[in-house]
Amino acid sequence: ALQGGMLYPRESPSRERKELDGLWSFRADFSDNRRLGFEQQWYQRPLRESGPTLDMPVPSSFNDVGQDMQLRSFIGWVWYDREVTLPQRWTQDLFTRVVLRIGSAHYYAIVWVNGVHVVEHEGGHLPFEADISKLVQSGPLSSCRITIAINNTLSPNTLPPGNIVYKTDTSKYPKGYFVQDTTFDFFNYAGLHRPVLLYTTPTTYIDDITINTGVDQDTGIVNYQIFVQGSEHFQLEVRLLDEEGKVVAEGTGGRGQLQVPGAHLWWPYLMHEHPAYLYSLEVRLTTQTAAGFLSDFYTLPVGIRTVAVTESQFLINGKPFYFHGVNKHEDADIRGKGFDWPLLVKDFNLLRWLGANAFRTSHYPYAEEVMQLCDRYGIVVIDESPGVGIVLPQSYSNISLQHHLQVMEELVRRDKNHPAVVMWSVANEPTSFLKPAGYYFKASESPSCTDGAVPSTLDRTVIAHTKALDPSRPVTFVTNSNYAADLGAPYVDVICVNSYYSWYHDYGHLEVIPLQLETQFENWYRTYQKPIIQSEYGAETIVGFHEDPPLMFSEEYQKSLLAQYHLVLDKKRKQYVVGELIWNFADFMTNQSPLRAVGNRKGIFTRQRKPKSAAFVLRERYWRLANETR
Ligand code: BDP
Repeated sequence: ALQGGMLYPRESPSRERKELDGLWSFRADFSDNRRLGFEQQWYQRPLRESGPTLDMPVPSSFNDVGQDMQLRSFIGWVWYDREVTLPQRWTQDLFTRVVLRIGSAHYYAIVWVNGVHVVEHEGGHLPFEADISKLVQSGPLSSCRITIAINNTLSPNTLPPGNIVYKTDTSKYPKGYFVQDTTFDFFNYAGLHRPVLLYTTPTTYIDDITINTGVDQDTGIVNYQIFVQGSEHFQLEVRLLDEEGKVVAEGTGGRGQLQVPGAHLWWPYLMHEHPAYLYSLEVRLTTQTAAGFLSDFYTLPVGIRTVAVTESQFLINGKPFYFHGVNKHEDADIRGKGFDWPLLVKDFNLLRWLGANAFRTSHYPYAEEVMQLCDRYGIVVIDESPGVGIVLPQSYSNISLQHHLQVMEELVRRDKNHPAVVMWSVANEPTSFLKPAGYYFKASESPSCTDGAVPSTLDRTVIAHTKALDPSRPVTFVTNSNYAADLGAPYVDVICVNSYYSWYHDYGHLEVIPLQLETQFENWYRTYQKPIIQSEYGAETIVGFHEDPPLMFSEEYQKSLLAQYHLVLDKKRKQYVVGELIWNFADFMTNQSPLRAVGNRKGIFTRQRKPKSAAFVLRERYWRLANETR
């Protein structure tokens, strides 16, 4: 189990933050074994003293900012460093705790401060931290040097998995030649993808908060649990404020229930005139130290809502919800997977223009800033783990499983308090028909779980573990297996199916879609009696290609394919289909292959977020669906 919480660093009267975004020194280790940096201990001195360095923007992927093909496709260790000047009150006050937080480093990261190893982390899409107080408070220095080494290599046991393939035929490849193979369809961008920052808390501090909300008639219920580190003796006070700043409920202690009569519920946007209502949970911690009283303050946005699943419906606040939205990627020109504020706001404006009420974080957790905006805008999220491309039998090994369990812990810990998150997706298109998949995904193994007891770690497999971590949300994975052969589907709460009729099969034959899609839905529903989401469908479309009659890759083909799907969706959504998510929101970069013309072109927007014709078709449809269900 994980140690401690991962609250988003927010400023408060007791907490400061210092962003470390901007230019860092950067060096890719091109030595044969990629270990020169470790042999020469590049973390001991400023990186620029090790040899030639580049200026590297943070946050950004390193791949596309330069003109060097070797760097674009680099595999191995890259090194980042920079100096930071700290305010005196951070380095002199021994009741101040200084934390270094890295929003995301893809894939494996090792961090040093002033040459001292402080933390390592595996996994490119979730934050990690190190308490560096001792290091910055131990001498007269008012500055420190942060060094981060990052390795982007993917193996059968990483998430997502990959494989390093050595090419040994010396008549074709130079000695020692290798490539990185992957089994997923997006470019393996790497680097410091999200904000890096320092923040402070008092030495006794609010470490984590878990809230769970409910509704009883018109009373909103907020169950809270607060975890404190640094002292056993403290007092906690909590207040819940509405959007006007009025206190609507108060409590004390580390655990309790707040009741809000006449509560404003958090509704998805388009479902209510005042959607996305957020209360503020103000937590105040007080403790006594040798220096007197010390307080820590943290304010958490709280949306009061419920989520439930029946045999044929997905309910939010007891009302049937139909997902009409998109699958996204964190992907754009130049920055790759680097977080970018203008891009974030543009994408949300496009989602609203479309009338999309939901998206799936295909195929990995997105930046926390994205999740916060979903809470505020009322966009519903299916929160997906980086479990994409679990295809090879080796990727079902025990090492893989243990890592997947840990990733689910980190994901739930980070995102558990977001009202926008209504379901966890543990994987995308695994080979769930393979024998080991049944055990890997399983909902629960031991008989001890039948009475609701939490299974022991040994018994836990991915879905059981996720449900134990968060009993309040449904769990799914996204499948493209045959309904009769899928060994994971019995354990999900909602069936999410991807299909590409008239694209990867029956090329050009749009007329087969209605029959094939209808059969798909009927087979799944008859077998499992669970609500179904069409979690992907789409067609590769090069913007500006026009053909009538429609031909593959033209804008007209994408539009017509969508229309065929919509015929069936309109029939089935009155029964048990509870959502449709187009593949994809925007064109995105992939590995090079003869199947991809500079990336995947199934976007309804280009990579630069310009609409293709299909975007207007979806816009009309989504607004119509919204008006019908309002
Ligand atoms: C699906 C995958 C997605 C791909 C898409 C495609 O889930 O990652 O990009 O197909 O082929 O199978 O466009």
